[in-house]
Amino acid sequence: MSAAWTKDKLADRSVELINKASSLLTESAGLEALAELRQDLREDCNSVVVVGEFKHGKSTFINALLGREIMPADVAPTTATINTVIYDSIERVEVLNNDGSTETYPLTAGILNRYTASAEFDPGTIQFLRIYCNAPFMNEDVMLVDTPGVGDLNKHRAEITYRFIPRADVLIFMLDMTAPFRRSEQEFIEQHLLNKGTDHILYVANFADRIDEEEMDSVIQRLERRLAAVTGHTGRVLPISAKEALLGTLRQDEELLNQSGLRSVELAIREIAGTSGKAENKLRNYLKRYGNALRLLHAEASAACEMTGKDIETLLGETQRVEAFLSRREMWESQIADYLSEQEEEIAYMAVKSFDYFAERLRKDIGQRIQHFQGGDIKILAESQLPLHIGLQFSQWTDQYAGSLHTLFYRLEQEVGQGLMNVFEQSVNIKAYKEDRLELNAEGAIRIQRSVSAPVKAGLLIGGVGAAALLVGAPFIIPVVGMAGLPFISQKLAEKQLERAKPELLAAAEIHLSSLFDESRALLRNYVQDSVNIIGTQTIREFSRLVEGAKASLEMEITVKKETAVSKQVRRDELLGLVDLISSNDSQVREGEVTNGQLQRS
Ligand SMILES: Nc1nc2c(ncn2[C@@H]2O[C@H](COP(=O)(O)OP(=O)(O)O)[C@@H](O)[C@H]2O)c(=O)[nH]1
Ligand SMILES: [Mg+2]
Repeated sequence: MSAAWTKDKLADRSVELINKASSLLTESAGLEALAELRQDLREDCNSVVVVGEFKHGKSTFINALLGREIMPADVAPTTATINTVIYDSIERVEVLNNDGSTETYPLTAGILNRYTASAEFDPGTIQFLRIYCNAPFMNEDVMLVDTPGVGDLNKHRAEITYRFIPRADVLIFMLDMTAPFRRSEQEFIEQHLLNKGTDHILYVANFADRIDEEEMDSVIQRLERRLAAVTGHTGRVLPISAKEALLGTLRQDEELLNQSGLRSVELAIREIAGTSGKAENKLRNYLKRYGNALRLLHAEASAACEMTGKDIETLLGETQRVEAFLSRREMWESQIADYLSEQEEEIAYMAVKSFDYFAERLRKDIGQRIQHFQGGDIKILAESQLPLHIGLQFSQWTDQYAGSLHTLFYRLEQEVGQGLMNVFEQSVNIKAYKEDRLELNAEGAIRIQRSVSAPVKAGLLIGGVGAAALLVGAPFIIPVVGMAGLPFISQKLAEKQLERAKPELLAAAEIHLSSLFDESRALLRNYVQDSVNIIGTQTIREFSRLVEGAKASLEMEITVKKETAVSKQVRRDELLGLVDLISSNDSQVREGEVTNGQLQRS
């Protein structure tokens, strides 16, 4: 019997549990975790990020994909925010402000025009817009991202654009086939795209309607040669007329759509998105979160069930103990903070040590590459081959090492959650977690049990739901700054004899690498610090939710008790049913295996 877990099934199960549990539990942390998971599942999709110079037809192209004129695209300079488009049956626009707040509006041209370059708003106050629309293209689990333009003078906005780039499953770089390839485009590609891998980049050349058909092949070939010179690899350039493509979708004119180039571009997008191979990991991560939410919910439901058997005095006593525990918040928060800063140091030490080992090997490798260089153009070696090699090595290292770091963070998070839980159960009589509970000796003091066996010890997670998921979603990336244009080769050097140029190049490479390594080390330390901070705040937040929830259920139970005896029995039966439902889901999750993007029962 195969019980494959899919995103849809996870979403359905979450909804089922939410519906069942919401009438029985109040302020439930498990329910909130499930609702967050449900939301993320709804929004989970391949992201297609469109970048390129201003006025190259990016917004028009996105409108063509959507088959509707949603993005403002005009002769006047337009897009002034980063606009993400996600499928949803209820159309709306969410403005995500910098302070974390969100405003929701109906999806109308008037609203979107408020956020164009000619309108009066401060781009510094906004992170990005999230546009929910029910255009058919979006049905296919795709999030489209429209960006203002490369070389954005607004620093804040440019930084947000750069944040979307590493998360892109497909990155479309929009060129203008009627204009020469610009310096700013070259810089953008070198500085922001190449060090993130190139397999997912699609170069699209717009304004095909402005070129004679006979010229098309040679124009595209010229662009491809230009790109090869810049990027060092052969990328395909697909021609398009975004304007005709838009007309084609609006009129549902299949011939025009084919002729415009849109169909070929859509096909290429699907090909890249389909091979990204991330689906399995994502699903595994969702399942992990689902499992955590189930354990929270299980704890809450069994606690509530247990309460149904107690009399009002006992319940009142426990309510007081929970309140007392909450009033000692400062104490346990500061103990957690101490522990975290110790751990942060330890993790940072390990990470830097591993980085140093990598750096040393890279340093030797680069030295050898220069020493053994047999001739040819040393300028090409210095300006393109070495930087590309360094960039590649860096991204390989970060890809590899990110996994180990996340495991450490995940464990740390478990320990913190577990420590808090232990103290809580010491002071309060609610037996939330019946299995795998660790013993605690000193009352009040947080003794954190090292979870020696790596992954999830069932039933003990508190913070696992929020922070770990967040971290896994935010890849650790070292932006290899200034990588592309290694500045150390001068014209003079290039003209020298090879053997005389080598020592100079070696010395220059040494200096360059040293500063690169220093910068990376600092970034790595910051990354560890940020991650540990997130773990601290998230875990405490989740934990507080759980304690507040316990208090709320106690109060609810007291209220129920004061009412009729019948409702008490019904409530107990319903809670028992809920506990069973959670348990059966939980065992299915544990037996789940991921294959081909689906979780199969082993
Ligand atoms: N002739 C022609 N005009 C286009 C094409 N694509 C976009 N445009 C026009 O170019 C202008 C800028 O387009 P827009 O999508 O706003 O560019 P963006 O700044 O890159 O988003 C608009 O006036 C579009 O109508 C195309 O393929 N052919
Ligand atoms: Mg635009």
